Amino acid sequence: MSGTVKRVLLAKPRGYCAGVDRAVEAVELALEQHGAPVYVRKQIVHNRHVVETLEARGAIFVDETDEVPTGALVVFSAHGVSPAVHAQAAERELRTIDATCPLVTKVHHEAKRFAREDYDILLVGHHGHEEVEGTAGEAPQHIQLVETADDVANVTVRDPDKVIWLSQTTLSVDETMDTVRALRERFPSLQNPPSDDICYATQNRQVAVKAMAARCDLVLVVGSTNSSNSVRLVEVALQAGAGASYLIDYAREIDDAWLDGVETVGVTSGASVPEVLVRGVLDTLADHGFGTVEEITTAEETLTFSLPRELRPSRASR
Ligand code: 0K2
Ligand code: SF4
Repeated sequence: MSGTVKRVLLAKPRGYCAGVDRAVEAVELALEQHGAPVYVRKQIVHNRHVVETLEARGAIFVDETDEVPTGALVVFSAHGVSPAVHAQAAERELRTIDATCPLVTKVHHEAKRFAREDYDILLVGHHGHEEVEGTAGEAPQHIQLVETADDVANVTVRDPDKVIWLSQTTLSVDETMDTVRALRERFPSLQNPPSDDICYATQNRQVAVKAMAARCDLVLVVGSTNSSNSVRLVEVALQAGAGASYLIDYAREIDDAWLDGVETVGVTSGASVPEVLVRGVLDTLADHGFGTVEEITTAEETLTFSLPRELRPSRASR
């Protein structure tokens, strides 16, 4: 293959968003301030490496609060929880730190507001995803889940003139718009959310991968299989013209056969993925002759969130 130039296009933005950064730091600080063990309800973010690293430091991940000893400290994950989970924790006298991303909390507020105003709320999202369970739990009587455009025919509402759609924060923008178009065909008065529910980080990572996908024979997305936003990046890369695309947790999962005849490899990572894992992938690619790396930047991100209030220094100690 003399004469071929092997290169990597590296998407930017990629990796940690502001909400993940805050949630992971919340568990780290809780461990520092309170000592191990610190319980965490569900995976703090959907990344295997993050979870295993925090476990090694003394975090204990549980599925539900009834697995947490009475009076112990529990952190709620970035994906948010329903009011019922807060109530269960209070009943067991658990001390809680709520690491729900403020952009997920925003969707919860929208759900509460439109339920109060007696709208039928069509929540676009994935069945069984923790974020959807948390948001739907704010107003179960008013919210119904719509997964795809194919579901739209089965939706029934009380008053077609009083319907709004909201969504999970980590969906494919294009696929969601297809679903909304189908909903609007059935319910022409359908209202949009007051502001985008698919968050800035999800959107930015999709825009970045789209910008390079058509030039890539292969796009590697670093992320875990249960990470909605990471899985979406593989789909978006393929739809935008990548020759192939795979989701990997670690560099060691790269199959040499994927690189046969490949000149350009795109690399990106989901919002829950630490940069060290991307570095590992770049090192492995360099070992295979892909030493030239060009960063493709489509946005600069500067957003940060303050820590959950339970971890902010109290006024007295400032
Ligand atoms: O993409 P997912 O919602 O599955 O979640 P993560 O992979 O943990 O990414 C961070 C998003 C958390 C909340 O929106
Ligand atoms: Fe928040 Fe978006 Fe990150 Fe989810 S992906 S934690 S909504 S910033």
